[in-house]
Amino acid sequence: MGNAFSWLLASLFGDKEARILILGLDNAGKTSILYRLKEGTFHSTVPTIGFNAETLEVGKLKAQVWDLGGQESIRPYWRSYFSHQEAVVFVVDSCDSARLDVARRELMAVLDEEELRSALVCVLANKQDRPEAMPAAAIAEALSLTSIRDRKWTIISASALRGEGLKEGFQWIAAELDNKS
Ligand SMILES: Nc1nc2c(ncn2[C@@H]2O[C@H](COP(=O)(O)OP(=O)(O)O)[C@@H](O)[C@H]2O)c(=O)[nH]1
Ligand SMILES: [Mg+2]
Repeated sequence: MGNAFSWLLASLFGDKEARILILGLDNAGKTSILYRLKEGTFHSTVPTIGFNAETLEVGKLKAQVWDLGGQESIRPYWRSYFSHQEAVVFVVDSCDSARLDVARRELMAVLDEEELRSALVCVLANKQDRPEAMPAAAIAEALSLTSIRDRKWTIISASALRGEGLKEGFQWIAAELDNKS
């Protein structure tokens, strides 16, 4: 499965630079998604500034992964990574209805960042394999996605566990980047 995904990513983004931020609250499934996509380079590190940073590079696709939430103090650090990011993949735990409002606020704060003004937004409603998962439409509503009018966005049902929805998310990003160029 990992092989198939890295091949797909390489073929989608192969000859053009693409920089993508993968963000979401802790426990949303970001690291699991990276493991699904990985092959070749995947680094999970704890830099000296004291928070987890993960990167994935497949061909010219570079993805940076950050945990959001309750860490106002580190925001200035990851701001420096924001420039020239073409897309944000926002991962949500579809079973964590209690924190959807926190997720919404974090997402909106990220979208307010000047450097991310033109970044595409792909929300992955993760953990759809679980019976208590909220459907993507309900999550879209809880996150106020329809209020996003200054950029392209989408929401896709996903399961890092089953490897579902990830291909679709990255295909959407690649297609939108093609449209832009
Ligand atoms: N059932 C289910 N569990 C998942 C899925 N994705 C992640 N998890 C679990 O959710 C927990 C947090 O995942 P992790 O990738 O570490 O989240 P992160 O904090 O966003 O990096 C782990 O126990 C994962 O096994 C999924 O699609 N389905
Ligand atoms: Mg993680």
